[in-house]
Amino acid sequence: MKVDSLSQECENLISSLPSEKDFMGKNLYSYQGSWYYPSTLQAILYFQKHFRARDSDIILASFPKSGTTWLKALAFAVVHRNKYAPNLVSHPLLSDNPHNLVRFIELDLYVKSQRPDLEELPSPRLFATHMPFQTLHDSLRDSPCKVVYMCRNIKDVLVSRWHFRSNVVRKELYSNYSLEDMVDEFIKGVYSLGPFDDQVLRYWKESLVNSNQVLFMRYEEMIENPEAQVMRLADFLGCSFTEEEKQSGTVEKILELCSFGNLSNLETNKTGTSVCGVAPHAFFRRGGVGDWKNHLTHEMARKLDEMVEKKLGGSGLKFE
Ligand code: PAP
Repeated sequence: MKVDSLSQECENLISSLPSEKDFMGKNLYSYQGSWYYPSTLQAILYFQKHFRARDSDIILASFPKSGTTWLKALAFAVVHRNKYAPNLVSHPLLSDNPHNLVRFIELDLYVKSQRPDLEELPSPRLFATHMPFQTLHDSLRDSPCKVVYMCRNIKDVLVSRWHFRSNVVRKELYSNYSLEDMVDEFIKGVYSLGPFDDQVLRYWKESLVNSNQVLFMRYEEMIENPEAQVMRLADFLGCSFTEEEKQSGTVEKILELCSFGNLSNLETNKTGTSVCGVAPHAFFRRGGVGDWKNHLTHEMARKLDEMVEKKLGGSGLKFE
């Protein structure tokens, strides 16, 4: 059952939160350091109230357009490789979209129901989120379950988000909205699921102080050395590849299965319907590093670099 209206608790909370309008004039509310539309906020409140973490749970976190789909596919293939060998002709990733196999907490599960039935799911359960660490962490109630964060350079994130919104999901709404407007929105920090810099910095810091619970991955490192990164992921998740698996090419097979070329050409990802309400092909555009150079003007890039330097400078976290 879909949750259509806001609970009284959510209405009360909203009336006390700082609010701003997005470029369409829709209200965004600031909750625990991030901006949300009311329906997402409602889903988060239900999650915070009802979710019961298992110690074996795995939560994939990211800022949108940072490589979420890829991480979902990889984590699913790695964790379930004993049940589904990567070269299995009936592998679930060949017939279903990664977003259906690893579902978003606040954009899918708790939007559809205030208490989705998660108890029946076998362990380890895999979930995904775009929530910041503080919002997620409070709801885990000290469970030592694992969190994997995928980060990507902000300029590629922005260009990817721009294409996703203006060409796919919100085409009509974005006709009067330019890429430059989106750059300015990023710099201001007020947009749905923003701000990016606070989120990245917090997960990064957590990965340093709590390295058993939080793994910080980078899209660019995945592109550069995918074998090493997927082995790092498996080690962190407590399911390291054995010598025999390494010798027999299991790592390479998983990478091939989850590659952009393979996933984007599957019928299910070209034409299928996605559980979180977006056509699956929208999650596969081009992939890779540095497409921002083809879209951002020198001035836009400069403004974003300046913002990153201002927000992250001195923290030790660097892009590129
Ligand atoms: P989400 O956060 O909204 O779920 P996410 O998967 O992070 O989306 O973003 C899609 C980006 O990942 C796209 O980047 P682009 O616009 O720069 O091309 C998409 O092409 C890229 N992507 C999707 N699947 C893969 C993959 N298997 N390998 C590499 N990149 C991928």
